[in-house]
Amino acid sequence: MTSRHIPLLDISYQQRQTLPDVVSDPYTLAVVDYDNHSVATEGSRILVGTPALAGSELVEIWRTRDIPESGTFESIHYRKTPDLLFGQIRLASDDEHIENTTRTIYQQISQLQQELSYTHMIRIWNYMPWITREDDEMERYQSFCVGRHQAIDTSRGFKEHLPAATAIGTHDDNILVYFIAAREDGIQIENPRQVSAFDYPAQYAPKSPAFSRAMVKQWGSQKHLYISGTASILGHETRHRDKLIEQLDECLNNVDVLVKEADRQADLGINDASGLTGIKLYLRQQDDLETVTSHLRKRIGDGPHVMVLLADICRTDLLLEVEGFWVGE
Ligand code: 3EB
Repeated sequence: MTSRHIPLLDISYQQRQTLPDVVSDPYTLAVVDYDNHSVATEGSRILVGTPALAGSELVEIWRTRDIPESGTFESIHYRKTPDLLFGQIRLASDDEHIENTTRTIYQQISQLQQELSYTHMIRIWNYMPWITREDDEMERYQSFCVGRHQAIDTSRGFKEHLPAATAIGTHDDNILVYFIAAREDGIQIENPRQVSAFDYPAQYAPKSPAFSRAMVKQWGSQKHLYISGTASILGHETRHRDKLIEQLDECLNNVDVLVKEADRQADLGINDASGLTGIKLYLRQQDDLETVTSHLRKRIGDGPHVMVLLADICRTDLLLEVEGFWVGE
C-alpha cells in the first residue's frame, strides 16, 4: 500500500483481543472500550459506561494517517492531527443540576475548538447518569438539552451546522462526552420521516435538542457517514411503546431512510442499513439480547459489524436505539 492510500481517518469495530497492540500504536487516535463505568484518560483509551453484552465484545478504534499530538485543555483530554481534533471529557454530574455540568462541558469544548481552530463539530457522543430520572420536575435528558443549548452558538443558521450525536444513559455518576471536530464542515442530513430534533415541540426538551440525524464528512479522499442515535420515533412521537421487535424495525426503517438521504446528497453508493460498516445497538434490557440480535441480522445481513451495549434510552417508553457509521470512497 502506498502512503497516498492510507486514509486520513479510519474507524472500525475490532475484537477486544487486539487492544494491547492498538493502544501502543502511535497512529491510534482513540480506542473506545465499554465497561460498567465511564473513564476518560490522557491516552487514546476511553471507557464508556455501557457494558458490552455477550457475543459482541468489540471496541471502537479510530486511526489517523498522521501521528496525533495530545494535550489537555481544562478538563478535556484531546488528540489532534492537522485535520481533526478528538476530545474526551468526564465530569462528575452534580445530581441536582445536570444542566450546569453539561453547560460547563460544552463551554469547554467550544473554547477548545475556537482556540485550536477546529470549529466544525462533526460527531459527538454524550453519556449521562440515569438519563430518565427526574430532578426539579425535569427529566435528566431535558436538563442536559438545556445546558447544551446554553453553551453552543445559536446564532443565525446554526440549525444547518449541527453534528451527528448520541445521548444515552449510564448508571455511572459522571457525564462522559467524546467528539470529533474538523477544520471544515460536513454535510448535515435530516430524516424526512422525523421532525428534526432541533424543531421538536417543547414537551421533549424546553430547549431544542441540538443535533442532526446524520452527517457526511469528507476526510481526504474518503467519505464517512455518521448516523446519530436513532430510535423508534416517527414525526416526534414514540412508536410501538414497549414492543421490542416493532421498535427495532422502526429504528431500522429510520436508518434506511437516512442512508438513502445521505446517498442522494453525497453519492455514497449504499442505500440502506445493510451497507453500513458498523452498527451499535443500545439495549435497555439484557434479556432481550438474543431476540434483538437475531432479528437485527435478518434485517441487515452479515455485512455490518455489530456491537450491543447495555444502556438506558432517553425516553422511558423506548427499549432500544441504534447508531451507525460507514467508511468508503
Ligand atoms: C431522538 O431521536 C432520540 O440529544 O444528542 C438521539 C441522538 C437522541 C442524540 C441528543 C438524542 C440525541 O430524539 C434521542
